[in-house]
Amino acid sequence: GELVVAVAGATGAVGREMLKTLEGRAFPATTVKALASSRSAGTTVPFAGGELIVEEMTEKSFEGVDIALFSAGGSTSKQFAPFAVKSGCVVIDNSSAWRMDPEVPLVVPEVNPEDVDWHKGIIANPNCSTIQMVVALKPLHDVGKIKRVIVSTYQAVSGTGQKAIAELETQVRQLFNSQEPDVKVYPHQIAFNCLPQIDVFSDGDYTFEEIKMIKETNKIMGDDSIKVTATTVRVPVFYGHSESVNIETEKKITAKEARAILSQAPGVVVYDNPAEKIYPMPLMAGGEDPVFVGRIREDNTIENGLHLWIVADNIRKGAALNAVQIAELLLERGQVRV
Ligand code: A2P
Ligand code: 11C
Repeated sequence: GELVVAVAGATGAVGREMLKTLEGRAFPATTVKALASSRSAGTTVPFAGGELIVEEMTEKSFEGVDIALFSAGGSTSKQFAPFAVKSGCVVIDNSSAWRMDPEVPLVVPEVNPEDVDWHKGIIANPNCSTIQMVVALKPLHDVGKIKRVIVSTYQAVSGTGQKAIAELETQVRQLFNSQEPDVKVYPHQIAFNCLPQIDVFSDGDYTFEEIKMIKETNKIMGDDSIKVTATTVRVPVFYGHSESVNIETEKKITAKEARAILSQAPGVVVYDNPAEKIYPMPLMAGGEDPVFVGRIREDNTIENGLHLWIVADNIRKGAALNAVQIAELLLERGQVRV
């Protein structure tokens, strides 16, 4: 029958990738609608070799829509998702608006696919830095039970959206021309710099990005006993988040075992050969689907410790691909429509 899909925020960095991903995976939609703000209504976005005309998102946009992929910011989600649900549409929301709501499943298909079954109309797509980490941690948790995680991130500017991609490019250009760089999107210059602040500061001087990584990991893994701490850093990279992850497990997992476990894990590619200088990097992960893991080694400062270096395309697995995989799960498990 008919399957109507809407992409809300279709002109944005993630929205464009959602359209590309629907096309690339041959998602069986009969109609795809592109929605954005009134600013871009009437413009076009590329889809399936042609173009879609962007429509302004209104409360009525979701009549007859089966699945809506939202990536238009938290306040837009809060405002419009309830209208979408009212018209029977399932919302897969990429913002942080609904993630910690106990009524809303937070899903990474490789980790907790069964959680889509209890949705009440909204399913949340986790934060990009959380997604790539849990894809790699879940198979190790299943074998050795993770007690504690210490993560430091190196996050690309595309995580902030189209404006930040432009800002890094502009600053680099300005600096090469001995001009004062424009600093608008971030609190400091991002070109040739590292900013140990992503999002706003909150409880205990953790940033909101750090708090997301902590809370979302527990919710997705369905295990509040895992202790997580994080430092999140913005780096002058366009695409691909990197993470240094240190874990402590209850049961010993050797580096060799970890490599074997991760080699079998869904969504993971082990890229780890120090002798050949092979390890994941954002430049190679950009435009790719998998979560790449390398630098796998034992941390001998504790009994059962491991180091991992985890890299993924934050716009693909970190956002658009994960959302489309959730839509595929809805079809597989017969959970479309509210
Ligand atoms: P628009 O292009 O019309 O502003 P990014 O994360 O790359 O900045 O993209 C944000 C996306 O969210 C864009 O597609 C943007 O549309 C969309 N958006 C922002 N505010 C609204 C709104 N109030 N209603 C609908 N879409 C919105
Ligand atoms: C970043 N992780 O890289 C953020 C972007 O909660 O979905 C995604 C924010 C979110 O800036």
